[in-house]
Amino acid sequence: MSDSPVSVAIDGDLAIVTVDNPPVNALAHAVREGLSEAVKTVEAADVGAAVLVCAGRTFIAGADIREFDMAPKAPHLTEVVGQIEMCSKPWIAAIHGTALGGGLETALGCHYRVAAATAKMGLPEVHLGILPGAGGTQRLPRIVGAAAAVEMITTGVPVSAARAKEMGLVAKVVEGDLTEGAKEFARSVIGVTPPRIDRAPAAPAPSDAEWAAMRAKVEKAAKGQISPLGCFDSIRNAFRLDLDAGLEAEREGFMVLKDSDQSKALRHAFFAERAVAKPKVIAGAKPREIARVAVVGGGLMGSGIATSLLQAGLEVTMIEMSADAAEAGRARVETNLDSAVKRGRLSAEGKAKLMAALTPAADYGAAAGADLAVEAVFEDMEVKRKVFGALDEAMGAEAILATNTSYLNPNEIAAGLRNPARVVGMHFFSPAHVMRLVEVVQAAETSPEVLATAFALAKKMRKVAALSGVCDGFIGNRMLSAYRRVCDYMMEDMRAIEPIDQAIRDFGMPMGPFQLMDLAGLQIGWANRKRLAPTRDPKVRYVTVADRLCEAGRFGQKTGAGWYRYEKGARTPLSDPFTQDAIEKAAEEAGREKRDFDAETIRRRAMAVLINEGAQILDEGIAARPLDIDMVKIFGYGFPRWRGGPMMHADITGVDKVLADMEAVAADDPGSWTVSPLLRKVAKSGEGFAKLNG
Ligand code: 3H9
Repeated sequence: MSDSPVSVAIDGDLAIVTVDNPPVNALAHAVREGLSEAVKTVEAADVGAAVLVCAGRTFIAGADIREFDMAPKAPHLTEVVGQIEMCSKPWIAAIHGTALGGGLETALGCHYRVAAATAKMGLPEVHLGILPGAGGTQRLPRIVGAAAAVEMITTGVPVSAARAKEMGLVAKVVEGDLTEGAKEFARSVIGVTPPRIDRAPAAPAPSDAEWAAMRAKVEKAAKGQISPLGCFDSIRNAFRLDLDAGLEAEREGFMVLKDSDQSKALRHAFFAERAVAKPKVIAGAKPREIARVAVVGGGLMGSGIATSLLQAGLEVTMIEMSADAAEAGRARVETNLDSAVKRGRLSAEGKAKLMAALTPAADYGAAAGADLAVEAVFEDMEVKRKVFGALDEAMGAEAILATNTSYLNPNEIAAGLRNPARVVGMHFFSPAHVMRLVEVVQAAETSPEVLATAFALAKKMRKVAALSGVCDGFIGNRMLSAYRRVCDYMMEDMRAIEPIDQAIRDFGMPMGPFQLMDLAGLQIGWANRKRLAPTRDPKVRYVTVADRLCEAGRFGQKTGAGWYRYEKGARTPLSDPFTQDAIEKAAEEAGREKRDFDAETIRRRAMAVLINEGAQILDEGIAARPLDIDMVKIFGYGFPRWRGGPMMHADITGVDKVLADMEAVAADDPGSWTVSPLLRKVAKSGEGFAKLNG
């Protein structure tokens, strides 16, 4: 028996070509080889048509991304697709699950496509920093036209079977058994000359003005990522070049993008997004079933968490201090769900069902019988301890108790409770029904089973969970504090905030640090600084500007002024002489000489500090792997995915260069920074942080 992942079975007048390469039938070398052989078998066999089907949960999900770092090995996918297309007998792709990337390109080489009603089809290569390199940018526009191809390829968003039928991408949507439906279709085209895609340039071509408008839209959405424009330019070639020349140009474009730093970073993000959900400590631990959750606190955070839990299909009891407060929490959840209905993501009926699964309550007794409780109350140790004490009494000794604290020590929160092994941190990000990150915080006694349950719950909520140990701010906010501190130093030295915000935005972050503080509100930071004031190291430079703003009641956008000022109801940051004055005064009192940093230096210094703190966090075991840090920053803080996260960014930049920048930062303010020994070690090794991902 052959051990090829591709087999051919003769079924009367049809050849059934089956790809079986778990888990997602990726087009590894053996699959390409098997398909190439299959074309020869079909040609030689006494059959009238071939049906291409896939075993398992999905049609071919694309090229094998793990092979991208290896030397390309023939047969290349473009050749295999060409062989299928040139076969003298019609090929019918029978699509179930997802036909993605090279998988859809293979299907485009087939002469007909039929799909299960639940199937999806897409060319998501753009998210890996590449373009479809096996004919996708040349064949798809010839079938669906310029606008639809630009939309599908530059956004990477797959289309449903029904939409694919409308676009002419599939010939038939099969409601019942897909293989049977595909076979029936295949028998109906036996003897028909296989229809091949037109070799001439695609037509009709959009006008120059239409191309320009499409390009501008793609460029705006790309936010610094290069692959969307690479995809766009390749699609445009389809309307200028004949198929063979277009395919050649596409291949060249693919190779250039594949070798780019951005593609490297995006591929890292793809695998890291999956690996982050599998930290070593939960290997082998069985998550518990969670059906009912008590959420304590119905404010912005609590109602966001409750919304997300309801959307994951759980029953939620929301506990507040009074019936009125509980009702206000319920109303916030309803507003969140209404907005999902408005966006077409939820039906009115669906909303009613979710609301029926929510029970507002004003006493802790209502938590009895819940499998897990999440507290999202005021960030104060005494308050949190009281809540946990009440939950401890109301709930079974096994029920999991999760704290959503963003800074406080979960060990202190857990102290004195029955069974502290069931206490875990689940740090959500605001707004919790939108933001994907959850830091799962392992307290001193948290059991692996409880951690595994928190990870499983996060997955059910479609969130990205990352494991963090206990420290002030956990992974994300601790790194944010260090980054803000260096931005504060530069701000005081430069006597300006705008160039810093601009430089950081140009790096690809959605917002600069000062803009972000205005959006999030300055109160929490202020409360934290006051909390930490008694233990503050006097050798560490302290910038007083934020305190001056808070003392003047400037807490950010919500109060109409913070670092910037805002016109009533508007979100556009406007520069404000008050802030300028506060900076000048602070700098003068601190005796700082005025300095200038160019945009490049601002970025490098900010990144060096972020990476240095990341290295420190790794060294202390707060994060187990660099990839955990990368995922925290991408999913919780808007770090550009195409830069791979800070630790990957360090590898791409060169860890030695990052170290040199960090040393320069540290030298400017002696006593204020510790250059991480791990950063030095990794820089010296020349192997990069990726090596530590295991
Ligand atoms: C391409 O096709 C280029 C061509 O245009 C040109 C070539 C010349 N390769 O996501 P899951 C692994 S680029 C290798 O958890 P799900 C994944 O890492 C490709 N491995 O399952 C995971 O491994 P592990 C364009 C892959 O059911 C396991 O499979 N295609 C690949 O939630 C299960 O994956 C894409 O970008 C791959 N292509 O989702 C599609 N795909 O168990 C990428 C997955 O060790 N894939 N793995 O963690 C997906 O979007 C999802 O995997 C899919 C299934 C929706 C298919």
